Amino acid sequence: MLSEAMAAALNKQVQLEAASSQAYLAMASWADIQPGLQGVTDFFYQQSDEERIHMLKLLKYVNERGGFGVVPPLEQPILTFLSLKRAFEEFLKHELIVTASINDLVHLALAEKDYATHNFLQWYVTEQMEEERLARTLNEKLELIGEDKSGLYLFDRDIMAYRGTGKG
Ligand code: OFO
Repeated sequence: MLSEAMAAALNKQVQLEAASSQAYLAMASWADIQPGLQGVTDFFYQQSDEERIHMLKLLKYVNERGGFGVVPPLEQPILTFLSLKRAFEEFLKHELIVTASINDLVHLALAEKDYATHNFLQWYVTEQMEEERLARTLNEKLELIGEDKSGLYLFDRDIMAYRGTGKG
């Protein structure tokens, strides 16, 4: 059985994962109307879907452990970006916030000696390591490319290949 504090903290994470899904959906929709960014568009649509799965997993876990998984309200995310680089900077910024939040949850699970939740959270710890690595890699690529059009063309063409394996 989850403590009240743990259930509340997990529900906060449900909200953050939902916000991630919304944020990446907005990035996908923005990319979709830019010329020639089909790869980036697909990437963010997929990221958005994955974040929804992360949210669901948490929600179900809260219910399984005797809490109540609360469906959060939707806030409108940032809708437009000055450049592709700015969108990917937001992506990294967001992932760093999520990592910090997962770390806080792990800390709470240990403090409460809730080893089941600690075990459950390990999937998120690994996931965040991968997401952060991906976001950093993509930002580094864009830094190198700068305004070079052929570089951006290749970035868009190859973006799925940077994802690597083991995506959740
Ligand atoms: Fe939910 O994995 Fe990133 O944010």
